[in-house]
Amino acid sequence: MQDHLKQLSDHLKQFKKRASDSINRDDLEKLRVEFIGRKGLIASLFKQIGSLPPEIKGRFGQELNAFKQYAQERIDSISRELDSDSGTTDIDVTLPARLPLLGTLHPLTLMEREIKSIFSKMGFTIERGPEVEDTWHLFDALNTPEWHPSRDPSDTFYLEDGSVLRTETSPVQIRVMQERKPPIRIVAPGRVFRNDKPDATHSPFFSQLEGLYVDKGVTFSDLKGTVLEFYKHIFGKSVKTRFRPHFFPFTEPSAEVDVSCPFCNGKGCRICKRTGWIEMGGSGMVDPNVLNIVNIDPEIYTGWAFGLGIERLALLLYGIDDIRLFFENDIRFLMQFGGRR
Ligand code: 2NM
Repeated sequence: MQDHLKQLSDHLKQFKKRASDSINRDDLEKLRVEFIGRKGLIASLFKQIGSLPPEIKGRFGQELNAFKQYAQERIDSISRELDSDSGTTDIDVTLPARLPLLGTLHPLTLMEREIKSIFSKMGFTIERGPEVEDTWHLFDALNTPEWHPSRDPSDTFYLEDGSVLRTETSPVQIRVMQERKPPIRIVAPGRVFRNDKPDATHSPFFSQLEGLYVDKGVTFSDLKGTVLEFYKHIFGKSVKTRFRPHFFPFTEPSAEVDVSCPFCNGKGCRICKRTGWIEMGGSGMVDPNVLNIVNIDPEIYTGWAFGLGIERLALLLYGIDDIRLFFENDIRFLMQFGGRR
């Protein structure tokens, strides 16, 4: 009587062995046909149930059902394994990989590097100095009188110990002139601080770059040529410059520098407010009083200096309409300068 059940368990063992030996589609298909196919072993065993002795029919039927279900699941699972091994799945392995998030340099860093690169090629070295200055380097040495508005605590940030956040990078020029003898040809980029209320065009901190050239026989026309050459590199060969008389304590004569509007070629547009000119910065011949203070003899040497705002240039070149975007660290803004998602 137990022979039938013994046979069944032998068939199961046989199936398990054959299943673990199935290493490809052909093996698996043969296995399927032989065991669970319409004319396979399990189907023929089902047909035999009717002729079995009644006392084992029930048990035999149960175990045969379990066998059939097991065989079906085992074959399905081997089939899935073969799928994932052979690459014939719904995953397209030829798609490009998802690359990692890649950041970029800050637009002000890009702008500063471009400016520095132009002046480097013209023979200027890059100099830096402290952001927290003393009033001598920031004002006295720069010929700025006691009554000058830039000394007013409502315009300038003073610290409790009497030191001051620099309002321009000119004190760097003073430090370099004290340390070295002419020829001096430097640019000083860096952050400066003024007590301005933030709006689209103002920030209480921003970046400047100032240039200085001191040697025997340095003239205002050297200044004009250098500044024009710089703006041609920035805006293109067709721009012109215009020097308008102005006053600065540390230069005499002094001038504001305008550049012909590169967006309309000086014809007048929204960006230059229909004037054809864009105000870019200040300049002048270093005042003899300043040269005396740093022990450079103004009877032997002359020099010129200029200053420009790095944000102002970046706003124009990158087409940005609000200076505050530079300081908000909004990744949607920053990623537009070379970042990649
Ligand atoms: C400017 C405009 C004009 C300037 C002057 C000096 C120094 F130290 F030589 F006196 N440094 N920078 C200067 C002159 C800066 O920025 C608008």
